[in-house]
Order: sequence, then structure tokens, then C-alpha cells
Amino acid sequence: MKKLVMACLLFALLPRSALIAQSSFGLVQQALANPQNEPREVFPVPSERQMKWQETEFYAFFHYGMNTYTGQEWGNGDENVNLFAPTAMPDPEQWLRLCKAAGMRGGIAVAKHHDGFCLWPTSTTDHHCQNATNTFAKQTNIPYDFARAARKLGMKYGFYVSPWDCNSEYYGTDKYVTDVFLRQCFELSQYGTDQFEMWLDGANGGSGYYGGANTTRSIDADCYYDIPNLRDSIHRVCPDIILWGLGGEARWCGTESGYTNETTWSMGAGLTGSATEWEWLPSECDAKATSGGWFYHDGETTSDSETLFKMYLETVGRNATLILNVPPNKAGRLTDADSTQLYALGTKLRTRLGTDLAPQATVHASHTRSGGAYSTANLTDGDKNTYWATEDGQHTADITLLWDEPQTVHYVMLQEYIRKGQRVKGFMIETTEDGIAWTQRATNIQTTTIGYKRIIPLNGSTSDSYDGGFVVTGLRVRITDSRACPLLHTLSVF
Ligand code: FUL
Repeated sequence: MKKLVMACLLFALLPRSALIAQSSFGLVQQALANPQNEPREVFPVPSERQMKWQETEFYAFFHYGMNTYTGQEWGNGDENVNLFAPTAMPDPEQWLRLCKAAGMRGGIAVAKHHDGFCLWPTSTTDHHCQNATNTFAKQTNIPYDFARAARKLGMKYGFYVSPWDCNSEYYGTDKYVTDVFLRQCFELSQYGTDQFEMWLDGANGGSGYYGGANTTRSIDADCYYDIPNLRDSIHRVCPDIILWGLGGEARWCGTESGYTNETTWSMGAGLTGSATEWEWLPSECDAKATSGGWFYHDGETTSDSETLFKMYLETVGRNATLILNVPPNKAGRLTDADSTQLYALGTKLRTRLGTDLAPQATVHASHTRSGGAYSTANLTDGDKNTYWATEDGQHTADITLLWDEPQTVHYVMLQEYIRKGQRVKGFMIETTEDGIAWTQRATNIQTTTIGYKRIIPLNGSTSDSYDGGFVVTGLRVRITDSRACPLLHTLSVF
């Protein structure tokens, strides 16, 4: 009897989890069996908001503000607000409409640059546009108009806010962070909970006005701006927003010229990233579409659409995103020259990368994972959530596409299923005219990483990628090395 009481007592005291484990032992075993043979993640993997951000791919940057009127790139912070004098009402809808025509999916507008001049009526300082005497300036509220235009056009949007502020007398003290910077970010978050990126520039401190002190101030960016607190507060309001740069959720590729390395990992830092880093930190490339600078300057020219297309291939086509700057002029509009090149770029993207020839091909893979859900059909079904895979331990494979009729081909586009980690380390592309002899293409290009997206010009040239093309009846992608079994969700041929 005493033993029975003790046993009952012990049973009652057992933690609830232990009871569940005992009573549902069969269920636990079933879950461990992995009946779909689903591949495991190879860490690190992107967060949900990093996935959404990556899918934005190509978006615009709009540097507009005090510098547009002073001709500076970096203001000193002592500019009189009345110098901000638009000759017409700034028109963010025009900016975004032209960028949409160029194939972009969103845009980031400067809300405050290093000079501290705010393009919205902020409560944190008097140094803002609506305190200027100009009639248009008094009505300017870039975040409001920009967010509204983006929603109307179905584009993603966000704001650039410079952490460095050489107007604020408090810069360098805690008061700047709590009463100015964090509040400004929070005010900007209120312009729309659906923002996709906040641009937190890495340029930090230096000489400036600082409320009349005219000094040089330096800070330790790693701890000064209270980034963890900022990230949490902003994510609570804008769940999908990526805090770029100082925010630590996406990285600067390391150039401001619209290219990144052919080998690009979404982990690590700089141009290439690294296959062995533990944190998912995807790459963004910033670039200027005009000759003058980030801000508008009289007499500047706009790059031709062929140059912009090359930038696209060397950024989006290399597992990064492209943020392309097109600066509004003194009337708060993009110029006619910008418009011409942006439309031409949109046409190039549609004609060169718009008609996928892969769905018409017969596709065969040397290796396909068992379980039924990972066949080559997933590569051409247009569904980013289904993918082809090999068995665990199988790190090489060939995927062959054969067409009944000869096709003229220029580009191959590959996309990994990165929700389970970036894997591929090496691949080659070959074509055949007769189905017997195969020739390797783009041998001068590092065909190493794939990641979210990789576009290979088959002639090996990003500046002259759309020449006559190759007339082929077959194309083969040979995966030669991978961190784990490769998972591809799309293979397209253009
Ligand atoms: C840099 C800034 O200093 C430039 O003025 C510009 O805004 C560029 C996009 O980022 O860090």
C-alpha cells in the first residue's frame, strides 16, 4: 500500500511534458520518421522578413532634400531652412511611376540626410521643410506622399534616415539618441506599417555645425545608437521592415557602383560574404543612375539603359539586391533623361529576361530525392515554394533540358530554395546543338554561388550580354559542389 501511494505521488509530481511523452510515444516516433523525406536546413537561414525583402530584388533610391538646392553632397548642418525652395510641388508619385516602368518593385526616399534637415514635420527639431517660407516647402511631407504613392502603385517603400546628424546640438550625447534619433525613426514608422526597409547609413560623425558648436564629433556606432532597442521598437510597428546597414539585417555589398562579386554568400560581410559565417546577412548594392552624385546637380547626365542593365546583371544576377539612385531635381521631379533611360531599361528587362524557354523543354536530372515531392517538374512550375533536391550526401548532379526545336538562348537563371540555407558552391553550364557534343559556356565567369538568384550571360559578358545568342537544342546545368544536398526552386532559360 505504502508503495502504491508513493507511486501515485510520483506520477502526480511528474512534469506534464513527461506524461505526454509517455502517453504519445508512438506519435513522437512518427514525427521523427520524416515520411516526406524533407531535407533539413543548413544554417544560417533567412528570417521571414529577410525573405520578403530579398524578393523585392530591384528598387529605387531617391536622394532629395536640402542638398538638392545647395548643390552639396554632404551639407554642414547650418543651412538656413529657407534654402529649401522647390520650384514645384515635389511629386513622389512621378518618381515611383517611372521606377516601376523600369522594372523596380519599390523605393527608399531620403527623409533626413547627414545635414539633419527633415523632409517631414517632425516634433524632434525645427530644422524641417515646413518651417521654410517657400509655398511648396510648407506643404512638403515626403514620407506621407511617398507612402501614399507607393501604395497606390503597388510598390514597396521605406525611408533613409541618417543616424549622423550634424545639425543637432545633442549629437554625440545620449539625449540625441533618445530624444532625436529614435523618435525620428519611430515617427517615420508611423507613415506605414507595411514598410520594407529602413536605410541606416553607416557614415558616422565628423565635423559639422552641431547647433553652433562647429566641432568634430565621433561616436562608437556599435553601441551609441541603441540599435537592438530600435530594431525591436520598429519591428513592433512594421513587422516586415529590414533595418539595413547599422540595423544589422542586410549588408552593404562594399561598392557604390552597382556591382558585387560573382561569388556572393548571403552570410558574412562585404563583396563575397562567407560560406562559414553563422548569421544570415544578405547583400544590397547601392548605385547611382546619374553622373553627378547621390543628390541632383545641374548639368549631370543619366546612364544609358545598357549600363543600367549591366548593373542589374552584376547585382540582382549575383545574389544581391540593387537599390538604384535616381535624384529628383529642384522641381521635385525626375528629369526627362531619367524617364527615357528608365523606360528603356524596363523594355530591356522584359524582352531579355521575360520569356522563359525552360517550361517548353523536357527536363531530366541525374539525381532526384525520393519522397515524391522533389522532382524536376518543380524547377519550371513557376512556384517558388516547390523545389528539386537530391538525397542527403549527394552534392553533385546534372540537370539537362532538351527542346524539340532549336532555341536561341542568352541567359540562364537559377534560384536556390534559400529558406533552408544557401548551399551551392560550384556549377557549370553547357549547351549542345546536336544533343551529342556539349560545350561549356561562360567559362570566364565564376560559377560558384547561386543563392536567392543568379543570372549567367551565356556569352560570358555582362556589358554585351545580348548579342546573337547561341542556337541550341539542349542545355545542362552541372552542380559540382555544394555545402549539402542542393535545393533549386527555379531554372529558367532566356
Ligand atoms: C553614404 C552617404 O554618405 C551618401 O551621402 C549617400 O547617402 C550614400 C547612399 O550613403 O554613406
